[in-house]
Amino acid sequence: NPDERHSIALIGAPIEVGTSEPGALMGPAALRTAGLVRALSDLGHTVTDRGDVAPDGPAGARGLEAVAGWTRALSLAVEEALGSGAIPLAAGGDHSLSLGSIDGVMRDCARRGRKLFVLWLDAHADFNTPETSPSGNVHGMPLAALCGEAGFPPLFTEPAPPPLPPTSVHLFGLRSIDSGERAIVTARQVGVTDMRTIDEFGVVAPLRRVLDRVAAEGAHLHVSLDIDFLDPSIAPGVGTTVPGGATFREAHLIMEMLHDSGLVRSLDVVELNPFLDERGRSARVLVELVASLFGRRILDRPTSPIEAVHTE
Ligand code: 6HN
Ligand code: MN
Ligand code: MN
Ligand code: MN
Repeated sequence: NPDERHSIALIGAPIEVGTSEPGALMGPAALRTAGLVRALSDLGHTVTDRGDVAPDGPAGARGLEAVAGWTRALSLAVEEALGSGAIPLAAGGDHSLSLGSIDGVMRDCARRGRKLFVLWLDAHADFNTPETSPSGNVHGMPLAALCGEAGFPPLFTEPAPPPLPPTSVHLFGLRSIDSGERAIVTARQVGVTDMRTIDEFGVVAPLRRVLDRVAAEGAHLHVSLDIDFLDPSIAPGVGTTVPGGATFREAHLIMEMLHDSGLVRSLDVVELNPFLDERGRSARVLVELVASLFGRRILDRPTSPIEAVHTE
């Protein structure tokens, strides 16, 4: 039942060690300032703000070592939230935080004997390894590490769960990919709906296929929303803008479809960089989208099936 009221655990992950552009550590604070908790509780959900996680690791660590400290801390918080029956909402912070949130989700799924499916709404593939990465920035690598590509130091809590099957990942909105990660994405048969596909077919048909599969498999659906999925004209507050992104209407419709599917069990909202934003616009857009994912709608009923619409 998509209209079920949920318990939502907001977990701030003010991490920016995965990127070279400072400012993402202010992301969780900006999402709170933009009214995230209020927007979700107004929909009837019980929202608990669990504050920000702190990295578990040596102070002053950099690169992958620093990210590992965040991964452990966030994984525990997310696993704990799922164990209590809540939907964890990890608010970032750069995209390396998904190493931690998805590690926590994988642990919960392993315990419950449940499959996991990851929908990655992003301009980028985030499938670089330390070897293929042109920038060395860990936020461009989380999916490669989660899917068990070689070349990473130990990042996850022990004992590490088996890696995420790449065929259980779907990249949606892709429009910037490095040549090394393109080879990996192709070889591993990662699901992709790139921007060209969206231009040709819209968002509904490709997303419907993904959701039908998740429903048929009875899988846990984890959504990772990178703000650069959106066009920079509506969401400028991000360090890695790529032109040609999703419009507000496309993104909004995706959120409504995700809500109506009733399948989303965990969520990341990442890469908001308030230092690059314009008067809080990007933070507000994200809050609006997250509210739609959790059931905000125009009328107090689901959208009518086409046959039932009156045309007088
Ligand atoms: N993100 N592919 C580029 C890199 O540096 O690896 C960009 C990564 C962007 C990461 O947006 O989460
Ligand atoms: Mn990303
Ligand atoms: Mn991105
Ligand atoms: Mn809409």
